[in-house]
Parts: sequence; structure tokens; C-alpha cells
Amino acid sequence: MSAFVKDADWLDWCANPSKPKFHLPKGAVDAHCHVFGPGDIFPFAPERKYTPCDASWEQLFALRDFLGFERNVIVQATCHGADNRALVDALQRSNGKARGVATVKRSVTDEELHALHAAGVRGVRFNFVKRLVDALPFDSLTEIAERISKLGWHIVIYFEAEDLKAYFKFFTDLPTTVVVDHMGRPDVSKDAFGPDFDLFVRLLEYDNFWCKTTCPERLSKSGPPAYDDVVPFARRIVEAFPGRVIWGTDWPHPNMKSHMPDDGNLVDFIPRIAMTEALQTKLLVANPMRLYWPEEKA
Ligand code: 0GY
Repeated sequence: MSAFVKDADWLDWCANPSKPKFHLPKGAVDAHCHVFGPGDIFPFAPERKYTPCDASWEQLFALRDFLGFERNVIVQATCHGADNRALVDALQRSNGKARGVATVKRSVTDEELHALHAAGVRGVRFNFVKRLVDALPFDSLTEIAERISKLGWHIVIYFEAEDLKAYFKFFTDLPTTVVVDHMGRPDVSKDAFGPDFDLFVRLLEYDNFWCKTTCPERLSKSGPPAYDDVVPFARRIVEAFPGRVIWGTDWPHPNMKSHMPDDGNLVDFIPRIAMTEALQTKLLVANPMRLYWPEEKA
């Protein structure tokens, strides 16, 4: 019996995804995914805001192979807080085929940062989504940013669109490459060329900013399988910033309430937002390789 009971309304990841019709290019990277536990081995954090089902590294790597990806970027999930053991274990079991984004506190030591680097961590995540975390104060984030910049790491930021205006200066003052999760969570019932999304585009005009054109399932109001309402937003970003976009499944899709996506169907979404082979190769191979495996020159 697991020591953890998942939330009553928790939706489990899809155990039987469809085979994508879209053939991923050779070397494709799933650049946003997570592992959960297993809770009996890697306990969920006491301060977590949700308790998920387990989602192990074996299951993640099986999905990678099934969908046709070659590598993963595993992002520390908030249910593990700043305890990165499940992430590090997955990285170490990947034979160099996974890199990671960790969560750290101000109290993290240099030795701990170096150990994370040796395991394959290349970034930290600053999360401003209030339902997921109690955000750290800005001065501690600034201090962490300075320290990790010396390792050549980047910062992944996750926030809600309505908070962008308030955080804009803090974000653009960050001293590293900055990668934005899920296109800054736009309200896709609005115009993809309207003032709200224009503000997000202005953020990406800073050339140290990158964007994950991820999570149609999370953003869509029109829903699966087509997620039509997300297409113009993602396409706008892919076409305006082709050298600074990446893509990932977001498996095992924490906190989905409306439905659980079929990961094969999510892969089939890619050619609708990156419409040429050249854009697809940048999004799925060249860009994530430059960010996470820069030592492997093409
Ligand atoms: C995502 C999105 C979510 C959750 C987390 O770390 C997390 O708990 O990232 C969310 O609930 O929107 O990127 O997986």
C-alpha cells in the first residue's frame, strides 16, 4: 500500500496513447515532462498542493520510445517541492538521454548545485502559479538567479497571463536565458493578435527569452482532439521566434480536470503549429539541443 493517496479528482495519465501519425524528426526532444515518485521511493513534499498518481522514469522513457522521441527534459514537479531526488534518479537512469530543470531554495549549497549539474540539471524553475506553490520572495529568486547563472544554467518561469504585467520588469531583469512555460498561459478565447498576447510577444522580443509552445490540452476551451483555439497562439510564436521555441508533452499532465490528453494526439498537434519541416526541426531538435546539450554540436 502506498503511503500516498492521490487526490480524489486526480486524472491518471493515459496508459494507451495512440501512435502519432506525425513522424517526429530524428533526434526529437520532449522538452517538458515530469516524473512523480513513485511515492513509496521518492515521497511527495509535505508542502505540496496536490497529490498525484505515480509516474515513474520507466513509464516516461517507455512513452518517449513509443512516441518517437529520443530525449527528455524533465522538469521538477511542484508535488516534490525542492526535493529533486526523483528527478535526479530519472536523469541518472537515462544514459545521458535526459536533462533536467530543478527547484531549489535559497539555502541550496554550492555542493548541491554541482551535484545537480553532474546529474544533468541545466536550469531552475521559478513558479508563480499560486495554486501550485507559495512563491519565493523576489530577493531570494534574484540571489538564486545570480548563483545558477555562474553554472551556465537558465531559468524556467511559469506564470498566469494576468500576472505578466506585474512581473514583466522582474523577468526582463533576470541575468540568464529565460524559458517561459506554456506560452505564458494565454486566455485563448481572446485574439491571438490582441493586446494581451501582444504583451507576451513583447517579452519574447528580449532575445534571452525562449518559449515552450506547449499544453494545448491545458489552454484550450474548444477541447480535444483538435484544440483548434490554441493553434493561432502557438503558430504566432513559432513563426515569430523560430530559433527560441521548444516543445514537450507535459506528461503526466498534472492537474488536468477537463480530460486526460492522448499523448499521441498531442504529437499530431505539432505540424499544425510548426507547419514546415524547417520549423519542426528547430522546435523539436536544434533548439532544445542548443539549450540542453550545447556540447553536442550538430
Ligand atoms: C505543468 C503544469 C502544471 C503543474 C506543474 O510542477 C507542477 O506541479 O508544472 C499545472 O498544474 O498547470 O507544467 O505540468
